[in-house]
Amino acid sequence: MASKEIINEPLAPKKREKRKLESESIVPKRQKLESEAKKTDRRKSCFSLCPREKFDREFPSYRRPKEVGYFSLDLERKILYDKSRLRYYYTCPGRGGAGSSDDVCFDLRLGFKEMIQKNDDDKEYIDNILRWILKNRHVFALKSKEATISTTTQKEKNDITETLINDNQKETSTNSSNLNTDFVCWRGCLTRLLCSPYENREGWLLAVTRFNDTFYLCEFDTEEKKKMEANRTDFQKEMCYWGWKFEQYLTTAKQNEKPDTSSPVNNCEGYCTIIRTRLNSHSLFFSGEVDCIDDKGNYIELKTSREMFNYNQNENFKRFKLIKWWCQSYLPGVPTIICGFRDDDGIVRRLQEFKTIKIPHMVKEIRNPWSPNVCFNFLDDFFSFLKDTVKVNDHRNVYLFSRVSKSNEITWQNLGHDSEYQFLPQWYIDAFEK
Ligand code: 0WD
Ligand code: CA
Repeated sequence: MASKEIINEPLAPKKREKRKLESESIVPKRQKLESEAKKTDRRKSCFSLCPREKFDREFPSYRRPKEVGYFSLDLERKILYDKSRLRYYYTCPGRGGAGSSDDVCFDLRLGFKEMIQKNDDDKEYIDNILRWILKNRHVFALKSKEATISTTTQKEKNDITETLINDNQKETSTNSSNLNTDFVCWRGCLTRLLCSPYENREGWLLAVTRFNDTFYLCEFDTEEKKKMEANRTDFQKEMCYWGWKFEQYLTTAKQNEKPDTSSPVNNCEGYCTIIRTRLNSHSLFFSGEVDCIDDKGNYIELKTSREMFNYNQNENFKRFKLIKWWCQSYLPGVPTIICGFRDDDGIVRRLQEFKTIKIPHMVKEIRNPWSPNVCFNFLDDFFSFLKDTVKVNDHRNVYLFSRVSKSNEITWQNLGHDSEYQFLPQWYIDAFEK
């Protein structure tokens, strides 16, 4: 079925006028190109998530994620090319070294009214990742020898990417405008995709632009999500706060300090890691927010969840929460997740440590468990589908991929130039055209 017709809602986000590049003189040529592109596009089918068994193959090759950088965000959400907002995990002396404990008492409701809230109307797109790329172009250069190899086996490809140069090899790099990378996005976007074979309650919208043969991915809120956000009750807002407050009880700004739980909580500051890796033939470059680091230098992801009292609650936790947690932390190679189990009054009384690599084994106890193989093979196939579908190599062109809730089809349309989903900023493009 032609996918163009399936998307029946315009789902338009706020206009981003400053991103637009209206140049009247090229309009007729542009329209011709677009109509050609659409003709070609209509021949392509949509991507089906069913049957799930088609993704149930051996786990694909996913190269050990390599951290190639980091950045921080300050209270004004300004990017800083440092680790200043990286926080340290605090182990209370009484709790010993492990993350699990039955005798904590964190009141997550404290300070809700004082919270310094990030302005969610300021959409950040993938701008901070792009800023980091421009500052660190050398990370993407291949040594000239490797750049010339064209036909390779999977093993060789992995080895080649491994030789992408690092800081102390800068001088041997080629200064090409090509990033030698297939996909650039937020980690959250990859988590969303990985969970898609098992999650049909929430739809998603993904804008894709191919520029210099790199595919840039940016998620947009669906109309459904916007409605839900707008209708959130005060209590739902407070429950979101609980997650931020929990982080304050367990982390410190400096090592060997005690947590400061009396200052206002904010969700503006943050620390993000930058990761390079490869999924089969697809090279990936993504960034993800990291909650804190332990005294051995390992990242830790912090979560809260409602305390469970019966088998059904435990099964739901494994089926719906652990899949997200595993995907999110496995992608960048974060080894540990620490969960604070809370009651309905926002009191955490129990901490439990989860080792990311053990999660898939833990969930095998439930009937019809989710499978990491399905998640990763789906992502691998979907990336191949993107490469086959997104043919127009142009920074102004956006393809919109959409998964409507409860549907098992991923549909798409080529929006052409200057759509409201255009997300690559001009300053980024200009930097490559110099
Ligand atoms: O504007 C956009 N299009 C997006 C911006 C889309 C996705 C993310 N972002 C920004 C976030 O504001 C944040 O700075 O990217 C950063 C996080 O990226 P990510 O690591 O790829 O996001 P994800 O893995 O979905 O979430 C990691 C953490 C969350 O922790 P939990 O434990 O809830 O998974 O990032 C935070 C949150 O702490 N986070 C956000 N915080 C405020 N507003 C948001 C958000 N919209 N999204 C994630
Ligand atoms: Ca977290």
